[in-house]
Amino acid sequence: MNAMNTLSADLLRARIAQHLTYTMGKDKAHASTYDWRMAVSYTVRDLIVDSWFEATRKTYEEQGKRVYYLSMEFLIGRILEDAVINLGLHEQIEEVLAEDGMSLMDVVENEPDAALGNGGLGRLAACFLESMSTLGCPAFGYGIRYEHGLFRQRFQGGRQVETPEDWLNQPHPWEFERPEACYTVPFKGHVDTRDGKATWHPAETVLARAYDTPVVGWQGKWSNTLRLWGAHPTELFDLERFNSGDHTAAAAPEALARTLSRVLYPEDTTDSGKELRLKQEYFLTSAALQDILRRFLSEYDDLSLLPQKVAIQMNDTHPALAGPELIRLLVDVHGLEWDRAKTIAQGCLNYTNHTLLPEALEKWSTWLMGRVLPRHMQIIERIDAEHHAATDCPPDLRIVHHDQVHMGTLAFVMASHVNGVSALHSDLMKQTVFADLDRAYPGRILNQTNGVTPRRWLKLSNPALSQVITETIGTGWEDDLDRLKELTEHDSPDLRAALRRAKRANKVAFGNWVQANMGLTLDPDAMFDVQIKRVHEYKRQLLNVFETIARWNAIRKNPGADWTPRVKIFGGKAAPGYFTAKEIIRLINDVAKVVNNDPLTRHLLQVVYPANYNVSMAQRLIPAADLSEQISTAGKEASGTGNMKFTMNGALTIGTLDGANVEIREHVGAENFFLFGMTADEVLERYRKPDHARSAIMASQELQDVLQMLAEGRFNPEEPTRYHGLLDHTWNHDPFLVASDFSAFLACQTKVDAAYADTDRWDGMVLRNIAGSGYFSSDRTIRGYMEQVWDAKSLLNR
Ligand code: KOT
Repeated sequence: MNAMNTLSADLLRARIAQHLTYTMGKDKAHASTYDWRMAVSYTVRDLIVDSWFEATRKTYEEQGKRVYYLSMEFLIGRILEDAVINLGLHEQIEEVLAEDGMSLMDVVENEPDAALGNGGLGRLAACFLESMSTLGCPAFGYGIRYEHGLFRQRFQGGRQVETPEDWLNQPHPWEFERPEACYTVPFKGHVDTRDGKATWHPAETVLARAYDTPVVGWQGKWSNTLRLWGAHPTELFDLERFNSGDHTAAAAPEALARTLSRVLYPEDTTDSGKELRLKQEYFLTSAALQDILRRFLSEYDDLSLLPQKVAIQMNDTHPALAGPELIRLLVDVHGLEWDRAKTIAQGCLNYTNHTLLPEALEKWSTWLMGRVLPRHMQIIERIDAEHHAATDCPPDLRIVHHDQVHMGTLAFVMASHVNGVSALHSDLMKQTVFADLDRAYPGRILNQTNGVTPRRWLKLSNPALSQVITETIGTGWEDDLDRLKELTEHDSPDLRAALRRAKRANKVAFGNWVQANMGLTLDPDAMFDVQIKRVHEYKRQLLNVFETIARWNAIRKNPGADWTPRVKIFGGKAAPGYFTAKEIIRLINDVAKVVNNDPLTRHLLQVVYPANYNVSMAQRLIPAADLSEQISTAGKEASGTGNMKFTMNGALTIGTLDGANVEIREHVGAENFFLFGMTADEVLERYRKPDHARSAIMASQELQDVLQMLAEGRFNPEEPTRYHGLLDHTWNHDPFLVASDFSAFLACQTKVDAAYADTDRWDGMVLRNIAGSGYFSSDRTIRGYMEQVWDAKSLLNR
């Protein structure tokens, strides 16, 4: 029993009323949902602050190692609901609000998502923060306080249209501004070297100001800090210019500084190479490292101790300037010798790689790097020279070659540990992109398979299933997810029926939401077949929509056959500049329009694509899914984390042997997973065939029919040539082997239909998926990092 559970409804009632009156300045008669949300948020936040102070005090006392997670993205989602669940206050607050005719659900849904991330990488960082708090690992997350998070998506004539996201438009009740935690971040200018000592004379400076959000763990036993940096001008205002009437120029320094934390770059797994992005990466990294050193020096005076007291995780290469920046601070500011500084930096730093896609491996031109960060360019050159001398590596293994700085190599060379995010991905790192570096630095690469927090992704998002689990195996699974295995010992017709009822309730709830938001009526007994993720060619939404068209054709040919009714659900955004991904979105919407209006088939097949997929939509959708589509080209998806959330929520997976799918299949049992498609090795083999697409298309009548319909404009008669580009791409390039895996996918989907029709068999498979999902708790992942990467200890119960 946690302390919060004993909090009386009386106390909560009083505190909420207090905040409503004195913080919001409203009486109950005039309070809006927003006012209530703020009052409840402040009340809950107050309850976290004590454990937050306590955690800070304990960390200082124990002098333990601190973990710093540096990430350009934290895709947090809503904060209030998570805090309420972790503090165990759900029922009490619901009760208190009901007395005034308010619903906790409405209050919670009033909060905008904190969308400071694009997808998997940012959401992983958010799950990790929550798990580090749950485990009592003393940690800080460092990121940027973007004024505008990931863009909002609308569909206009089926096309994606982006509008700015505006979460800070309203006051944000979860953060504490820290005007005293403020650092100067320098840019540009030149470097003077005298007597071997370099002095950087920056031409521009920006202030990084800290905004702290407490992150509370399960049962409120520990809280860590997410510290986000906002950019502010070093000189506020040019008064002379203002007085002379040049108002725009007077505000220029302010405008310039603020652009740094203005918007999140919307590219996911693509590299944009823009100067502003490089500046953002340095802004985060420099502010974080100055803060880390300040905190360290407030407790210790010997910088050699740094690796014993500090572990820094670089979330992909975006903060990879941490290597040169730490060396710069140690040498230029604190006067250490180069060798000592470099050894200390390497002792602290670690690097997680999240993709092997060549277009996503960050590179910066030496020209840009030299101009924006002249001192760092010198430091990088020296690290590179020493790396070259020590390993005798060929030129393409150098950090700097072809006038580019290769951030992956830089991060690798400067890290103690480098990790991939699933077993397959880590193996592929060793075999492909990092093969030579692995030989040069043996043992440096290891694996830490991703995970997701079961508090948000099961307890909070799926109360119906959570209740069944608790009734079956008791409480305590929330922070010991392996206990889900016990479900198999209780397998019975009753348990299967209970799981089925919970799923159906979630499907009805999602159906109601679709009805209200899109005007479509869904059949809750149809199979809900879901693919939600960023739209990217390698994730192969195209394969899924081709299968949808083939299914429609097959049903129309034989409408009286024993079809398993399906609702095909898609969700996801495309990077604004990613043309092919946007075409795929438009195609799905065009297909939906035609298929959903076909009276012959609409009771058997519907296509739904709600706009603006985000964390909150995932929380509604995943609990309602029967089938999880994890169909990337083998070898391309580093891990996936959505795949884990679906499994935990009792959806079965149709998937390739890619990323963490491989491990999911092992944990739930091969017989409970719908596997199809080429393996990563077969994919490489297939690429060697120049006519791989054409020959696969010629081998499948169903695929030819699909492509023929697109050629004729069957889904877009108003502009029949709309998809000719996409068709040409498929026939002649097909870079992610959609055609080559098409027949296997179709055949596997037929097996899925048959399994769904056999209710008892399906329910048994569902049970085994939930029971086998315990491994995919991010608590397990964080324990792995603590033991094998950070050498950090939990401070809970000490
Ligand atoms: C984005 C830009 C550059 C480099 C990597 C990325 C990236 C990778 N963004 N998201 N990812 C995903 O990270 C997840 C968490 O590890 C993985 O599960 C997923 O497979 C990656 O695609």
